[in-house]
Amino acid sequence: MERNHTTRRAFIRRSAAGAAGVALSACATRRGYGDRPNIVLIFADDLGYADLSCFGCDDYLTPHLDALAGQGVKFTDFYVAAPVCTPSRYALLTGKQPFRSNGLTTALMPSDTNGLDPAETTIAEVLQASGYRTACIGKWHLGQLDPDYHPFNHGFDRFYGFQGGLVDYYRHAYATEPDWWQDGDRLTEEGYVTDLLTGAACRFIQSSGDEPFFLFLSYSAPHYARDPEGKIILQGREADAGAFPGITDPKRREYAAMVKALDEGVGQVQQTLIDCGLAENTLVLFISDNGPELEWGGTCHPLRGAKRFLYEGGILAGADRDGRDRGSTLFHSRSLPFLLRPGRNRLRGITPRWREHRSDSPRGSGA
Ligand SMILES: [Ca+2]
Repeated sequence: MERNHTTRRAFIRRSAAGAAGVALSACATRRGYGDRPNIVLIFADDLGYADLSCFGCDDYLTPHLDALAGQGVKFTDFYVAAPVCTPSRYALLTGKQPFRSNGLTTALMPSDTNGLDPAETTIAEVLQASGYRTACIGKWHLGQLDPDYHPFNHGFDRFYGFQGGLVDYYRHAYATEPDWWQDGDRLTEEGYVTDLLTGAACRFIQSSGDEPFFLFLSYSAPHYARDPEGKIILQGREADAGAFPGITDPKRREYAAMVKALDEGVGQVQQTLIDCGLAENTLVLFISDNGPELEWGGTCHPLRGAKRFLYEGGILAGADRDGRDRGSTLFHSRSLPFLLRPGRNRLRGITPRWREHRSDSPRGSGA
């Protein structure tokens, strides 16, 4: 793969990103990416519609994500497929409506025994089969008790992170149950989860050889954690404890610190792509999996609803700061796998197997 050096500014201009959605195929075609671009798909967790400064947040700044949204492509009407984690992730990775998932229509709990059916085809499998290096770094939440549900069985060469729905940002556990993994092995290490995931993502990028890669960077931020007693807690970096003196609500202040780490992580990933000479042929995408927890620091003004609701606050992943351009474009998470369909946007060497799997209509006959 050709490695061109570029400036950070030029790279941002060429990146497709936003607090919302994706038009991979259009960007890949019109902006001159190669036939087999690297893909960095960054998924935030419970990040609200108005929790980036470029989307209306006015009590803290998110400069790295603002740069992507402002100078890349900002999708103002990107709807995810579900207002909670598991079905949204199912749709993102399979391109199918959650009701086709054989039970993954609500968020999985640690005791749940179901998960992503190995018979499903994910975007990672398609890319892996066409020669991409693939990694899932961060939150999985598509089944954790049966090895069949592991990312290894869904097209990922590497896995680093946690399999459940949340972990303590320092103890790496769901309440008292450790959930931190390197590939198939339990891992014990110290560090703040968002920073650890960023570091792993950067190392994966730095280890890139001549083959293209697909990196699913699935941050847990700014989803809450649970303390050893199971109580909900918000956890910014300890070093950022005094970073937002102007925010009086303690939950919102901690939430802002969590988003700060997320924003800085995205910036580090961008810089690593530039430093490695990979920026010119890498698509960077940023999406939130669902709306915010209003009780735990998130915001989605002026939308109605929030996480768990099918009002726009639960499923609209972003909008313009002043709202004037809402309605300009509608993208759905099903849009993501569509880059793989045959036609002028087809990526070289990637089979059209996806067609057998996708469902354009809720009344279609998808698998
Ligand atoms: Ca979520």
